[in-house]
Amino acid sequence: MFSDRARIHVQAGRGGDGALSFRREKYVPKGGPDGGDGGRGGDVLLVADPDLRDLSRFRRERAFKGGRGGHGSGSGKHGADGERVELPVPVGTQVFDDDGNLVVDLAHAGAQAVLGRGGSGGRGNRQFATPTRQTPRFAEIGTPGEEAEFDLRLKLLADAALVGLPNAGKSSLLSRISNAKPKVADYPFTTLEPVLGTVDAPDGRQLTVADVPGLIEGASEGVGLGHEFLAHLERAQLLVHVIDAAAGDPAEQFLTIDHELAEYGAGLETRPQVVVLNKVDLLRSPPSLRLDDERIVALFAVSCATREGIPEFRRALFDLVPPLAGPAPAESAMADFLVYRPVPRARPFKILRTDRGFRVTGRAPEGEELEEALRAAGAKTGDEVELGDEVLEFQ
Ligand SMILES: Nc1nc2c(ncn2[C@@H]2O[C@H](COP(=O)(O)OP(=O)(O)OP(=O)(O)O)[C@@H](O)[C@H]2O)c(=O)[nH]1
Ligand SMILES: [Mg+2]
Repeated sequence: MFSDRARIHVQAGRGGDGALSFRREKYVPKGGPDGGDGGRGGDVLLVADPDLRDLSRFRRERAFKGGRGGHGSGSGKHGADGERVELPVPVGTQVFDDDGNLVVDLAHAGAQAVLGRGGSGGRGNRQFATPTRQTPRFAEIGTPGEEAEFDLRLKLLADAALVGLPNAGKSSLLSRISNAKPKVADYPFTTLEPVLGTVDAPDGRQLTVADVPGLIEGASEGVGLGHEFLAHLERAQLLVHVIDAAAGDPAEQFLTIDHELAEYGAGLETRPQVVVLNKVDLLRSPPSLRLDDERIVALFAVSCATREGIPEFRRALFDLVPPLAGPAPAESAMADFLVYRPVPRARPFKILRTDRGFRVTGRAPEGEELEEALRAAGAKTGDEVELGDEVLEFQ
């Protein structure tokens, strides 16, 4: 089943701890500090993949963890960086944070978004040696990776989208002009999920056309299937309004759909529209649309059954999709490499590991928050915690 929404939990990897270690050499009772640094925690990121069509993989799995950074060790050995987790998503995926703010829009193939940044590795005691402190008896522990929930929402990116009442012949039209093979049947709501088709022109140009489930009166309030899918129309530059010309007054059918688009909002009601009067094979005289509307940029009479008018419509589509409405070339090239990164939230304090426990420096938090941070750092009951001038015992 097509899936255009998902909620995921992201936990980036924790940074590895720096090592507390001293060189051991023959005949030297105590060598210098040689504890290496911990590795960085693994990031969790999304990558826009042009081969994917929906977000259904997130139904099976919704929690993603970056790998933990390795701990540093003696002889100055650096811990390994944690494994980064790359999640492929379809192009057109938008990411919202817990407050509903759009954080990134993966509108181009290859665009990336780091949703959780891995923690940094702690410095080993070797790094803390100074001329006046030659045997630093502490090392830094790694910081936690970022953790958050995100809502993913897919909005199809199509040049044109077919809209209309159920049974109007939208899927039939798509199958006539594109490589797509949507299901066609003589009952409403045959199409239950959006289908994308590619239309090829002899000169090599390509257009993508989306067929979405039929809309009915009340769709914008959630009647039928329509509302879920109206969002997919938002990104289409051109709306192709398909009307069954044999099913009553075309103008009336047009207004029913137009009302739903206006109710939905998001600018759908101002989009240029092409009207396709379908099923003309069932009519004795040519159909007409008695409507004077400046948004209607073209009108076609076709039959998906006999293919009358189809080649003309198909050719005209290439002229009708606004060629300049997309991003300018320079901008789109940039967007291919667009990488979103959350602003790092620096911790205002540090936890160091000492040979008897831990030392907290900087603006240490109080109470539970401190306890939590220490526990995450590996503190156990009985460990000594140095806090400013105080020495406490971890409970
Ligand atoms: N006679 C005739 N029948 C057509 C024509 N176009 C489509 N049909 C028939 O109309 C019915 C509905 O066609 P679909 O393409 O499934 O319509 P749809 O708009 O995609 O319908 P939903 O997916 O339910 O919204 C089918 O039985 C088609 O065979 C046409 O030009 N002439
Ligand atoms: Mg259909």
